[in-house]
Amino acid sequence: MNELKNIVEQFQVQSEVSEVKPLGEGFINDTFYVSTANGGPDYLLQRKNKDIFKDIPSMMNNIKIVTNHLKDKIISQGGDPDREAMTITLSKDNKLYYQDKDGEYWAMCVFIKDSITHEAAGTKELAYAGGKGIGLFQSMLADMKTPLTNILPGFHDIKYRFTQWEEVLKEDRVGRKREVRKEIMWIESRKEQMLNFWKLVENGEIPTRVTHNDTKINNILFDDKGEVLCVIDLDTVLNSTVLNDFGDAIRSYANNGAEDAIDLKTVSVNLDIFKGFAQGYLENSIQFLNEKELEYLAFSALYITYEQVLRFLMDYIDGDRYYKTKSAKHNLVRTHAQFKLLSSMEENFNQMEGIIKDIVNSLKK
Ligand code: GN1
Ligand code: MG
Repeated sequence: MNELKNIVEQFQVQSEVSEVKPLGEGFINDTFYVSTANGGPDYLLQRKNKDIFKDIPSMMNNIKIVTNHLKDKIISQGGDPDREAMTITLSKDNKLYYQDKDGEYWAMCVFIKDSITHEAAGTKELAYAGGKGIGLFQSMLADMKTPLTNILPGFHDIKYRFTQWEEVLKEDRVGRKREVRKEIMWIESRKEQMLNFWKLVENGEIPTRVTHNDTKINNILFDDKGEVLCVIDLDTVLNSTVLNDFGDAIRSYANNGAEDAIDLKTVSVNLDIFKGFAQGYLENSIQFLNEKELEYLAFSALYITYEQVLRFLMDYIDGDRYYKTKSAKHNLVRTHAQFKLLSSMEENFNQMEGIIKDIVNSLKK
């Protein structure tokens, strides 16, 4: 832990550090909670994953651009920029990160006091608040002019994912391919449907905007009354379709079970939660969404859940090199649980579309 304290020392921390301890369930970065004495703010310290994020300076610069824009907006709307947007803590040499002697990248931000994260939506009200949070986030960024660096080319681009998929299958690095024939069929049988959707993004009918791209429920802060405070984990802010944010949020909020549930009976789409999130989201975004975006909102949940089945399965076949895992078959367990969710969404697709149409009609009146 002394080593961690030394890292913290490299940043412009206002008060004396009392403790640094691991925090949270991130699959990619390592996160630590930094407690301080003397009444100053606490902080979050992160070791960013440099195998996944190949250009961390540009990633941090994207986060700076976005948080600055959000803070300006929040101030102009009479809000509290310290609670409604993340605040980056600079290193002692005024950089957005610190690189240690092993080449690891570290970044810090201020911990927002009395904020809470959730691993599941639980209630319709919380889902509504989450939807509002994502809608507001996108709408405040809708007029941002400063360009972002595309630090994760192809992140939610299914065409790119299929290129990776072909390579991973061809390589079959750890000989797991024959064990997952059925799962490979799940992917192959829906390929065309997903590529057809992606054509609308490629031809511009569905535009790209500044989006978060990792909107699962634990990437948003709530207060103790369940009101949304702000969106966190901004590593993946990119220009992409808003549908990726909506779909990824539904994948996480509206799942009755866990992302890695073993008992598949627990996994299904929760239409009440879906409705709550969609209501909160649309109330804050309908003013800038076009007709095609509205038309494909329900489908985006299937798209992103499918992509997640693909990503977990691909990582399993590839020998678990991307996601952190807690057991030997964790990525396969995740694949099955996400596929169960996808199947449930497919069964309930007409209802999901109906819910969106009703909300859109009531807001357009
Ligand atoms: C990762 O970093 P974290 O745990 O919030 C991943 C997302 C996946 C998610 C699955 C950069 O998110 O894309 O959807 O796990 N982030 C990256 O739970 O790959
Ligand atoms: Mg996260």
